[in-house]
Amino acid sequence: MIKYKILDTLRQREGMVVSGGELANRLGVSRTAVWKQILSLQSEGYQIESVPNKGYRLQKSEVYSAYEITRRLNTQIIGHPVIFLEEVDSTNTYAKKLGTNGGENGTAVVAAHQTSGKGRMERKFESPEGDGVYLSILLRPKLQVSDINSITLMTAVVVSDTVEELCGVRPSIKWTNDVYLNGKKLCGILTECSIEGESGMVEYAVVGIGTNLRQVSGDFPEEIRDIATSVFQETGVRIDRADYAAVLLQNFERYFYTQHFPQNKASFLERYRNDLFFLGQEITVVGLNGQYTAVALDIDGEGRLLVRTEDGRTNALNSGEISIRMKEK
Ligand code: BT5
Repeated sequence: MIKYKILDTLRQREGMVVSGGELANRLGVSRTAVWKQILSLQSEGYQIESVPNKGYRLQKSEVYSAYEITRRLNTQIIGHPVIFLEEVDSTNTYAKKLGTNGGENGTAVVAAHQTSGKGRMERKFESPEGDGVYLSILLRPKLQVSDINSITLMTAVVVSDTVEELCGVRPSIKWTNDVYLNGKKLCGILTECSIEGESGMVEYAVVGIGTNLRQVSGDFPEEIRDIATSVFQETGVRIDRADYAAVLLQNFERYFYTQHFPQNKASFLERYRNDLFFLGQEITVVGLNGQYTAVALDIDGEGRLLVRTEDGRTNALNSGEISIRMKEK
């Protein structure tokens, strides 16, 4: 697209003036056509200054869009395509509709803002504009439904790798689907799927990942202020959202395709285990039929959490049925 060729040229000489005539000659279009494309780029958020009688100058601009994510991507499947929405109810809901309507394997749905971001069991995931990355990946894998839980575990490792790569600090994982920094929640993962009735095979899966990148405490609603945090709040590093989305998609592809999920289960579970932050500690297991105290021992080869109850039994917990609370000290 001519527009992005103009942008590339300006970017190569960021902060310098490039004449309209040069841009027009390079691309074989009129100066008026260049000017129209510049207006369009400005409306996308690029800070391009028009310098009278000289040309155009691009200043450093942080634009969050399908183009900005895609141009950073070096993947074969994941993120092809990226669908970018300024606002949506939930990227998972949107991706599930794509799943039902023939959407492509690997499609990433990214939103700047979700009005009804979802957590597990109808819980809400706060998704304010400007500070977080909310994205869902549509997959059409040849998997049994029993493998779905492992995709969530794998994704937690993907998130940890991504945060570490971009800010140098490795987060911890709270079994099963939460990523934490300094004891507060940074990211939640929600995997949903549609099952083919007869075979029990997955028809499609949607992996939703919501990460707080740059919020400060006052940006979170009162109810979660004490439990939620962001990369910026904990490390002082301000990550560009397009950088984060692209690295996340890239790391997802590495674990899911390059390393062949689910055959690589043992290796990512090893990383997952190393990142878990409450092994050996006393926790409260909250289930549908009440709650009990136990010690978290380990996770098994299926990613189930093994706990020892007060009467000495070992229970293997599946994610769907329970949640975990750290014991108050
Ligand atoms: C999750 O559920 O944490 C899964 C969140 C998945 C969100 C992504 S965003 C893209 C995609 N589209 C969606 O609609 N969803 C996915 P759960 O483990 O059930 O945790 C929910 C709980 O986390 C809430 O009850 C709050 O206590 C807390 N919470 C809500 N918003 C939060 C936030 N922004 N940061 C940290 N904690 C939050």
